[in-house]
Amino acid sequence: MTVFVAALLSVFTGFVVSVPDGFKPVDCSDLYKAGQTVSGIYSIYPAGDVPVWVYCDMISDGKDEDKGGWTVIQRRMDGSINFYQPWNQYKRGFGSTEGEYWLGLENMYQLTRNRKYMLRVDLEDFTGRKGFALYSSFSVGPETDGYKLDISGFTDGGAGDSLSAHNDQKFSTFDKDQDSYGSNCAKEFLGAFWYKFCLNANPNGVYLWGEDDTHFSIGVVWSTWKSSFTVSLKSFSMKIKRVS
Ligand SMILES: [Ca+2]
Repeated sequence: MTVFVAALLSVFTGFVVSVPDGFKPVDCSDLYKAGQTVSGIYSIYPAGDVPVWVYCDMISDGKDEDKGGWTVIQRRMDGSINFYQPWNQYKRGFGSTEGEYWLGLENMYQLTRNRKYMLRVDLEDFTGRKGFALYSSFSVGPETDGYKLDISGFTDGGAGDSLSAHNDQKFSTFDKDQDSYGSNCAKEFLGAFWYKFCLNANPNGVYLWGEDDTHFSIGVVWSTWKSSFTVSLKSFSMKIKRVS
C-alpha cells in the first residue's frame, strides 16, 4: 500500500524511474543511485536473495551531493510499538516500516559485513527542537560475536555524542545479558541495546512523553543532548548510508 503511494508520489513529482527487471538493491543507497528520490517503503536485499521491507530516507543531510540514500535501521515516533522485546525479535527485526521499527541485527550485520557505512542519528524533542549526530563508520559484527557494535568518527549535529561509549559492546536484551555490568542493563532500563555499564543512550527504551523521572533512564534517551537521563525524546531514528 505504502509502496504504491510512494510510486504514485514519484509519478506526481516527476521522478519517474525505471528499475531494471531483476534489480535487487542491497540498501537505500542503491535505490537512490538508481534514481529513487522519494522517501518511503522499499524492499532491499541485504543478504542477496531475501527481500526485507525498509523505510528509505531520501532527504536527510543538507549537502546536495550527500543527500538521500539512508536506510532506516531503527525508528521511534509515537509509542505505537512495544520495544521491550526478546533476543529473537531484535535478531530478526520487528515493528512496522510505516512507523516504528527495528530492522534486525542480522540484517545490520549482513549489510555492513563487507561494505562501509556511516550512521546518522536524528532526534526531536517534544518542543519540536531537532538535533543529530553523525558517525563516519558503523558496522555490526556476527551473531557469534554478539552482534558487536563498531562505531567511530563522530561529528556533532548539536546532539552531542551519546554513542561512542557503546562502541565495542555486544547487544543485550532482557533474555540475553551480554553487557559489561554486573546486573542486567536491559531489565534495569527496560530496553535493548549495545549496553555497557550501562548507557549513555537508550534508543529502544520505553516511549515516554518528555521529561519523566519516575524511573531513572528508562525512556528514549540520548543523554548528551539534554544533559539528562530523564528526558525522553519524541522522535528518534538511526539510519545508515553506504560510503563509496
Ligand atoms: Ca550483565
